[in-house]
Amino acid sequence: VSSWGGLYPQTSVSREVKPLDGVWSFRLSPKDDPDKGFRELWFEKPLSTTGTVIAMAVPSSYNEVTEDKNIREHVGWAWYDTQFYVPARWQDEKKRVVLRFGSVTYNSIIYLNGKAITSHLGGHLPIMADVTSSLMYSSKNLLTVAVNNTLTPETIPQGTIIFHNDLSRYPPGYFEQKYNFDFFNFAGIDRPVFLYTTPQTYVDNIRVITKVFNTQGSYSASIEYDITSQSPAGQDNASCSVFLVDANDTLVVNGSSCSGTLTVSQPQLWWPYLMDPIAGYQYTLWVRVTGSLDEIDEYPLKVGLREVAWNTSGVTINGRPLYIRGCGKHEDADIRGKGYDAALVVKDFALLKWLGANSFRTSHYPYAEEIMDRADAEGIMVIDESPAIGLSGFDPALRDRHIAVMEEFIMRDRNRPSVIMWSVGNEPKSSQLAADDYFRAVVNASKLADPTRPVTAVLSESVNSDLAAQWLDVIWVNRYFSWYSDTGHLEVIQRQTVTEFQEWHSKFQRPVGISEYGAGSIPGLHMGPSFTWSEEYQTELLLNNFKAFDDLRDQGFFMGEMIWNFADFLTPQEYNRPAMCMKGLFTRTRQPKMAAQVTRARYHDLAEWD
Ligand code: GCB
Repeated sequence: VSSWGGLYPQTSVSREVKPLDGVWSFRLSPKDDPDKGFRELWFEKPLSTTGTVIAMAVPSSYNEVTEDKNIREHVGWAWYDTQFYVPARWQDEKKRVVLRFGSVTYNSIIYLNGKAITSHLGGHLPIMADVTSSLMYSSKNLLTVAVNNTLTPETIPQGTIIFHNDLSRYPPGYFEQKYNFDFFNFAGIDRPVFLYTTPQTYVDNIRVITKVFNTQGSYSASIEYDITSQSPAGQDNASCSVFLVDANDTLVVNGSSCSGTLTVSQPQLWWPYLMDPIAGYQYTLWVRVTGSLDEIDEYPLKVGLREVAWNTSGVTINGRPLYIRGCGKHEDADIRGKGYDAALVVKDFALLKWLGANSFRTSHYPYAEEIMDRADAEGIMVIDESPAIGLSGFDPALRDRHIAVMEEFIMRDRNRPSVIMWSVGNEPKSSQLAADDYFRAVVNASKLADPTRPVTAVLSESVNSDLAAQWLDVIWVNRYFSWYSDTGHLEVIQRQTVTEFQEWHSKFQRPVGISEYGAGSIPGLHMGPSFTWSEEYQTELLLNNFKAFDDLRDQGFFMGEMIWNFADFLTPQEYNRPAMCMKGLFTRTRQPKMAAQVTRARYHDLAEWD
């Protein structure tokens, strides 16, 4: 994988971590002179010496933080910088030092002390660069980031730039960024930034595959592990040892090779929330590599013991049938946009559990690793979705980019127990002829990268025109009966939903589920009898869907239900949505609407173990 973002930075006896988050300097490249920063070499000296800068929070999307409309609506390059020292002893101790961004959205070029050290295509995934020889150990360092949010037919997600050339109507050079998704196109350094150290001999990557065996009601589990390490030139390969400890740090089993299988008898399995009294249980696999000069690196990897399996009618976890109840989400909140915020994440998991949800989908891009950590620890299952939303065209260059993104993304999340399936994307224009070969290639590449989880896509074309479903292990479909079709006619939902999903299953013989349904509601708007946009309408729409799902569940191929959306989220400026997509069970500030209450009642009723 060309842009492997590296293991998440963690401390150990051999590793230090230094966060670089805080308030950085920021300025935009003018819209009519996008390359100004490069021409004037803004990365060679502090940004503040190149012109007027403002303060910008890192991590955060930059769009909603200030009072400047140009910043919110910016299209093109934006520049950030910060200055910092590193301990001089890092050099004396011959530390290897790595710079790591959780993500920069979208394309970025990163400079350290005036030199480009790395660049990355696309947002939502980590970026790592070995900066050992670029750092200054006896003076201040300057870190500069140029980030561009422009979307084109070649980027994932796609967008188009529309030029308005009629000078009687628009100023010279006027253009607009258009994109075919409904969430606001937030950008910037939106996840934490770290420097971390390792010894010269170090753990580079780890893969674990967990299996669960059930012999007459008694479980055992295995962990297949594979460690990649690096050693300085001229030295022999490092040797490896692994130690599996339980949640109390008690040693369970150990191993002494760089790849092998550990067996855990009487395991505490990883179970989803409300499926077992203990949800989200994790062991820690301590990975130790020892260089030929006795240099040691240690890295702790959390491991949940669980196995996902699937056939033509359903999905199981640890051999037990799974029924997925949850919602689509967004990384979205006021002020910070898609910026990682620990308080918000803790709140969101509290709300998911209050609802009785056992899952969410990372609609429509990979979420922050810190969010995925919570999902692992809380037992909330994740349908892990790539940033490919609404794709069309399907030319070979897009396919290759898409495959590269899938490989990078799967490499980041493949060890996570919470991730139960990969979604290659949301609502592709999968009735276009080129979709057939395209999805065969993208799905096959994803399955090659991880054969242990089902690969899916979230579809929206009609059952008879879609050309992607045939390649998928499980099929999710978005349907907005009584909202985008038959608006106002709640009475048709049950019939239409049942018919629709029966058709998908009978045509493709796969497990099927509904990945989005819902209605917008203005919080506090009450109308009886229910009327579109009222809380009553949203609530009754859900209740009618629930009836359909119960009918479908009886037929044995329906794998789950997910409401669109967990919370209201910001849209682009439009005339058909009032600033936000209002389909949230919660408001953007996470206060419950009436629909949240009925969802909570249903999801707790559906919970498997009570
Ligand atoms: C969809 C999209 C989702 C939108 C939703 C809506 O089908 O997948 O991103 O937000 O509809 O509310 O229109």
